[in-house]
Amino acid sequence: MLLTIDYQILVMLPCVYDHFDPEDAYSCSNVMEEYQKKMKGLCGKLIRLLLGSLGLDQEDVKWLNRPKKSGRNFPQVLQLNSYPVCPDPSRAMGLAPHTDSSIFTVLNQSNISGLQVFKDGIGWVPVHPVPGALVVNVGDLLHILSNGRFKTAVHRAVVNELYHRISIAYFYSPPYDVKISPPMKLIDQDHPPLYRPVTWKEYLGIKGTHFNRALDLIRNDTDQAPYMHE
Ligand SMILES: O=C(O)CCC(=O)C(=O)O
Repeated sequence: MLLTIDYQILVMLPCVYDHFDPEDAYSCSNVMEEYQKKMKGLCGKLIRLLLGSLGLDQEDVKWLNRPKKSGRNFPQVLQLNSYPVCPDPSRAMGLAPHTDSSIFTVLNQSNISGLQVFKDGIGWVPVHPVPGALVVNVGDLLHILSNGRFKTAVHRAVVNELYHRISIAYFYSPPYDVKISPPMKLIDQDHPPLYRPVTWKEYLGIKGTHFNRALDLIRNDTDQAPYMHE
């Protein structure tokens, strides 16, 4: 089922609610709207903390100061994932390995394990839920913006044979039309920009076609990259 309510997208994969009453959609919509508002506030704080940890502030990332009323330019995506019980988890994948295209994603993974993150040299590591805690996954655009200081998280979701699992992902993203690139403070002779500037809109197109190769495709040849760019 796919419902689109303003800029919020609810995706239930697959829909296991065979007795779903359309009337429920209204109360569901209100809850989603409220959740989305809270997430927006949280992400506004988080991005400032993350930038602060890199020695940056909102003057270095101009789009953060854009007036809120720019509406559609500030896309918000809320995704609901549903993973039914699976009789043989070894033969099924909940969500295939991927990185998020967002700046970062705030994930509420309910109380059932299923999220796994890929660690170089180790392999897939479970991220067990901590009651009351949210998971923040670094996305591709933060990887680009931070010039690789924050690494995009390769992750996947697995299913299990006992419990139906639900997760809620809020993708925090920049306005569609803003070129994302590392601020000048993060660039010098020793740290040239690793990626060419890209808008989220453009990046989504590249990701749609090339999926997990998207970041590599916009990577600068660092031997030749000029270290100053607009
Ligand atoms: O369900 C999960 O734990 C992961 C969800 C996820 O990776 C996504 O929605 O992109």
